[in-house]
Amino acid sequence: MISFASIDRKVRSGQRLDDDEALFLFESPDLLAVGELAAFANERRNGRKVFFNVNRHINHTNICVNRCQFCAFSRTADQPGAYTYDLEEIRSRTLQALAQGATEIHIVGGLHPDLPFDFYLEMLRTVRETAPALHIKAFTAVEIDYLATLAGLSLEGTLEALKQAGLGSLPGGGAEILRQEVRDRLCPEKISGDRWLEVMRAVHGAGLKSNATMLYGHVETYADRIDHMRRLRELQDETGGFQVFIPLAFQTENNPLGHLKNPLSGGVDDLKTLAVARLYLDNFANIKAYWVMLGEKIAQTSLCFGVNDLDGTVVEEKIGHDAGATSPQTMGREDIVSLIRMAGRVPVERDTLYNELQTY
Ligand code: V47
Ligand code: SF4
Repeated sequence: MISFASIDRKVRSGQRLDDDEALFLFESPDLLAVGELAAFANERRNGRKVFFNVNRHINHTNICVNRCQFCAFSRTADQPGAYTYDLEEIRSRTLQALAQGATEIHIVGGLHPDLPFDFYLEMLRTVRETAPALHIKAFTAVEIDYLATLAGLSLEGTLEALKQAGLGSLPGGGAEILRQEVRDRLCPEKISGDRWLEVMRAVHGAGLKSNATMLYGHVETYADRIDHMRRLRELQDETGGFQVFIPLAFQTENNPLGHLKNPLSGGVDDLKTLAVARLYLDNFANIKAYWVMLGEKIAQTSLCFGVNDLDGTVVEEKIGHDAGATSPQTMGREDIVSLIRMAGRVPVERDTLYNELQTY
């Protein structure tokens, strides 16, 4: 019989939770008990430190051949608001990032029907030549799969070419909910969950680290979320290549799925999802609260619920804001530091690969 006491004993003695136990936690009405246990697991691993980084997002194009049902960002080339940056625009955003003291550029975009593989190599080289010290975290597993087709290369060959041009690591997007039945409703044109994992296995095999996300709060069930996390935990056992898990709270504006907002959604569910992730994903060092989707208040509160990473300064965010996110476009270093301090934690600026740069 599963009880909170039996789960508590397992966590405190370092044993792995199974799927039924994760479901018990999701269904528990006692948010504070789940959060306290997640905070314990986090502090055992990470102490009172909370990471953030100084970064800048660049979304090089919103033109995309896919029409994921939750996406308010993608356009066809002839739709109003469609754009593609040229290399000069990439360069000027890179220079802005440097001026802001960034250590990372985060580049993701749509699956553009016409840009050649060389454009992506040139984009990476442009950033590297403009700012050799900046780490380039770029392209979701979905984009890597698409680029491999464009390039006519294997995944390994594609990753090697991107690495040579300056790619440093991968963000965690495109995972959505890995279970195919949910994907069929969310994003039928997107690569399968199995393919997403296969690309990530190749990424880790190529010596690159990556992140992993989960888009929640739409049509999925708790069981779907647990299935998603189980597959990530299994791949992490195999490769150790994931740096952080990032649940992404679904934003409901300007997309066809908005009216299907999950009745579970809300602050309690946000905090519980982060806490269960901390407890279930025992082989992930870091759990990130992405403040852009959560809002600063829930993101800050989550630091008492097992979270140890707040992402970064971001600067120009389109994917969440096009879908109605009400958070600001950026948070300054001082704002993030003060938000972490007010939660009784120690702010630590990190680089993309989680090396500690400065403690505040
Ligand atoms: O893959 C799209 C999601 C992702 C919506 O790795 C939406 O450090 C909520 O992956 N509501 C891209 N989410 C963003 C992403 C990310 C962000 C920050 C940090 C990192 C990291 C990765 O955004 C997409 C998709 O899952 N998304 N539409 C929406 N309406
Ligand atoms: Fe395209 Fe990505 Fe939006 Fe899907 S989520 S439509 S792949 S930009």
